[in-house]
Amino acid sequence: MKFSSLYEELFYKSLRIRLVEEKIVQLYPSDKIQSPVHLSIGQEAVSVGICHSLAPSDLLFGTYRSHALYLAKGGDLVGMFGELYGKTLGCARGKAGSMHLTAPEVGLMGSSAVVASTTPHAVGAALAAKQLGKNHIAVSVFGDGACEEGAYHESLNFAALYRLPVLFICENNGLAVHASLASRQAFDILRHAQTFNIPATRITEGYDFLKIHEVACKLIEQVRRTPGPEFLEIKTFRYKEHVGPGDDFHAGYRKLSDFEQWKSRDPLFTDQALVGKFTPPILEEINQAIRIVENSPWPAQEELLADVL
Ligand SMILES: Cc1ncc(C[n+]2csc(CCOP(=O)(O)OP(=O)(O)O)c2C)c(N)n1
Ligand SMILES: [Mg+2]
Repeated sequence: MKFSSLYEELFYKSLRIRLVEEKIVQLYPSDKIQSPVHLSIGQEAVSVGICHSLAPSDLLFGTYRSHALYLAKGGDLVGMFGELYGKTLGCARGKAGSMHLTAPEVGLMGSSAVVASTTPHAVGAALAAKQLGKNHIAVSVFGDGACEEGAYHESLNFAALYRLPVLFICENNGLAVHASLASRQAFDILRHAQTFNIPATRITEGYDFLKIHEVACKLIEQVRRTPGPEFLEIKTFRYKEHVGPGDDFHAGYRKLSDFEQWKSRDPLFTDQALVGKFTPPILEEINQAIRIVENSPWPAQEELLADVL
């Protein structure tokens, strides 16, 4: 695919993620997908802006809400659908499911259902890179809920103390399940990071992939050169329910008007000309991946414990 500008390229990558997840929404009631799904619809620009700024050798660690991160870092689409279906050609041979996507061949080293559990892994990878004199950096992407976990505080402290090449990215959608940030946190995420002497930047326009890319490029360059940690908080908006394919504005814990306002600034809604141009080739790719997965075998029974014990 040829693009006439960086805007077009990042738009395409964001739309591809959204259409993959909208396909998951369509498929979900059929029970073909064997895994709970935490959708990133509304939050795609965060993963796209960051991953487009990283070198292929940079190591990335995510959460259970990592379809977008996996695809933006270059994870294979068949490997992702295969994993959701529980098939052998899944990226973890169908054993891990949606919440534990990995693509080590392109630097996505892990994602996990346990909140904040991959942040210490990123710090460990950064320590190894520093000790081995490597030029790659580690990136930890986590939600606002992770900032309440002990492992998160330990990770920031350790990375700051040992001046490790790690970029912490808080994908702040203002929610942990149904609980708002204001009802959970007595501190400000950005100022809290700064108390560890970690330089911290905030982006409030989490739908703006160009802005996220521009800021991420600067911070990544800084981490690579110094080295030492940097912190980036990006405000974003989750369109779907916490887990599953549905909408949940009827549940009463957030306002439909906030969603409408966010949507009015989301390029994947506002730029319908590009949506029209890019949707057909993306849908062709998605449908082809699903055909391959649906015609592929289930794991054999003997495989049950392979790579587990
Ligand atoms: C250690 C731990 N505690 C609690 C949970 C239950 N839990 C699952 S998702 C979630 C909310 C996390 O919110 P956030 O980190 O903001 O991520 P988001 O879902 O908004 O992307 C919680 C508390 C868990 N999975 N792991
Ligand atoms: Mg959150």
